[in-house]
Amino acid sequence: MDKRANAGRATAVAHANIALVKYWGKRDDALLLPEAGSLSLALDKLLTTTTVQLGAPEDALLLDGKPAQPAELARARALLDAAGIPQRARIESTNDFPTGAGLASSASGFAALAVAACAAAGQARSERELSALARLGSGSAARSVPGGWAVWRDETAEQVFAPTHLDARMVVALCAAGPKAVGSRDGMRSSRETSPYHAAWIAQCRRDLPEALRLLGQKDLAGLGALAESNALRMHADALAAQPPLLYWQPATVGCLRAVAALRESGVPAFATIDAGPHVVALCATGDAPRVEAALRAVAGVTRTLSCAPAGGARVLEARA
Ligand code: 2P0
Repeated sequence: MDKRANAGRATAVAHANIALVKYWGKRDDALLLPEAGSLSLALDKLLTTTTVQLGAPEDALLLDGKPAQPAELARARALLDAAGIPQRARIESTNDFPTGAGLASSASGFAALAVAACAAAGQARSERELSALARLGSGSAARSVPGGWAVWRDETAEQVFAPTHLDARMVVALCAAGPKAVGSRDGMRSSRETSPYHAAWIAQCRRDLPEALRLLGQKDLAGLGALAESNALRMHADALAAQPPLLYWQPATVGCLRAVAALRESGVPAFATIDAGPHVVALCATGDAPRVEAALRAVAGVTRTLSCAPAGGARVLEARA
């Protein structure tokens, strides 16, 4: 290996994504392959910036300036090994949103890492290859590589509609501070192994994905939103039925669900989704976003709201291989 190959450096950005048909169950725990396909939208304000410096004395991963947990570092190393990058790497990743709080920071983080690492190593890889590499860090990261409206079925995700396809916003309502108690990886494994509803949940996702794509193709925001809200509540029903039960919600989570229902009753089409955490994300038309954001901000316990527009995929900002 020559000296220049050792010293590559690159910076990439990626947006987190929020799923409308959720990924909650793996058919292969080592390869992070999903039991069912999922659909997501990348969001502009949930951005991760990652710099990879190859040729470091040892692997290091800094998340928002602090050393990451050993398990996170091991996931990053597994991704680099799969990419054929044996050099030690210093990885610095910064989020402009709360890390590890159920806002999909692992999705944008591993997508940005895959893209930055391959650029630093001077590798020209297709989007499909980069998506498959990102998946090895975190399943949902596969969807942040193509961005936009993305579908992940098996090894890779692809963009099925551009960010501009639908005139929509996703309003994020933060319902608690700090990281969640049970991470997605453990939570979805426990749901698969102990929830009596898990098989029904997976069967539901297999029906929901083609229907969601049909509604999205027709630009039927209300139809897609209603499907997404049901899909999210069914994911949480599966999690609640695990042993021990997984209750990700806080009082503000329920408050936001009620606020979104009240918006609909007052004639504003808004629809809620919730990941493996307390926060609520509302899908609505761009013109309705200010009203939706005001309604969510007024819910007791909501600490912050973010009105996000659809965003594109991961990209290299600068590279010196
Ligand atoms: C999703 N989530 O589709 C679902 C909905 C959380 C709830 O993908 O084990 O961090 O690294 O593959 O990707 C979060 O799970 O889990 C997630 P791993 P990941 O967005």
